[in-house]
Amino acid sequence: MWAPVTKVSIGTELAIVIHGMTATIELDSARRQYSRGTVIFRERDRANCAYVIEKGLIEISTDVEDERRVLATMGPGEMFGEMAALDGTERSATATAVEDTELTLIISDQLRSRVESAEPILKLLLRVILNRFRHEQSLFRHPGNGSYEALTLDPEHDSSRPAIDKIKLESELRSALERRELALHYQPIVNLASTKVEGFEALLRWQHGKLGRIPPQKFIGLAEETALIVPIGRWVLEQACHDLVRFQKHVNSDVSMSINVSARQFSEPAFLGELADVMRRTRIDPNTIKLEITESVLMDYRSAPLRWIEQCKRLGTQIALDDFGTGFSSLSYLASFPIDTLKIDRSFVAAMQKDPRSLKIVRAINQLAHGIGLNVVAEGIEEPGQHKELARMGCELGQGFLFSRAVCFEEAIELL
Ligand SMILES: [Ca+2]
Repeated sequence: MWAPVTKVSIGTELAIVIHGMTATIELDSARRQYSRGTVIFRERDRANCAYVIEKGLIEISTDVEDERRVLATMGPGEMFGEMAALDGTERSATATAVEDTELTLIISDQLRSRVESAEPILKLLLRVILNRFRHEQSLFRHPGNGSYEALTLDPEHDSSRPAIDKIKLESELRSALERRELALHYQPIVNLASTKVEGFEALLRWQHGKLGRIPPQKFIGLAEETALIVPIGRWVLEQACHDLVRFQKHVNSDVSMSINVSARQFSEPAFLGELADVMRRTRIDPNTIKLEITESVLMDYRSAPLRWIEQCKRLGTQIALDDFGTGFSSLSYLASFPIDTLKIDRSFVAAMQKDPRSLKIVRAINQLAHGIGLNVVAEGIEEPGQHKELARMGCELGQGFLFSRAVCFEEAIELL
């Protein structure tokens, strides 16, 4: 049966009058107007959009055994029709304008692209909530034997497993500090001419009670993504300084400690105070502490890097630019920031002997750094040939498996 359309008018908007009720569609925007009593969509319609209520009231209802039941009434600021719009299935209820109503239409593609780019765990959360809601709705309609079509959101591949694993690992990492599962290992930084150990880089290790050793690449990124790097970084700073005092007391008062500081720690207002505090308590010579930062720190406007570095220098610590050669490696950083040391990334050192271009790059970085008064540390030295070449070009410091992997405090003290 055809609905008696009594009037259609087209201008900047399309107005359709059915049974005396008007639906107006603005043609050049996503706004829609519905007069009181208009059905916006019906149960079982295929869906390609959701709606946000700008003005008015709408009612969501369903028919149960020929009886109309109202599921919800919604007002300005609320969204409806999102479930079917997300996975393109049928509407599970009918939406009707209770009074003259204005809606903004959000097409399915807009919704889906937002959902697809969301964190896997948020997708999972959304799926769980929407499916639970669908289940409730279906029980309401058919008490005792509700069935519903589960929302998939990401039918191509189920991304929830890695998301759950990650969140579990995050919870474990949260308690790792309290359970004393974190430890610092120390990799020697040696003088390439004499092979004498001049300092150590403090590297974080996690020995999980049940899972065993968790590789740093699995948890350091995670700690940086969450704010966990802040309390962990604070512990690292404290522990590294205490161990440095022990190294200096027992063996060599000149030995230095390189401590990695993430961009996130940098933007923490408390960091500088904590650094000053631990140095005061341990009575450490600040000049023997080298804070290793990456380019991301210099690029992060929130941390106000120049002021931050200047304050660290005022406290007397040294600053090393880590992993140079990866990322942008902008030379302007070297001109703009008062850095003391440049660490040449391991990838260049690894390629140096096979690839003449890498060798030339290492030589050029070395010369450039020396030209502006910086020390150079070569990372990832694994072969005697690399050591020899670096020493020949005047690179003063290096670290890598050739000398030693990162070892616990007791083993490190033996190396001095
Ligand atoms: Ca480092």
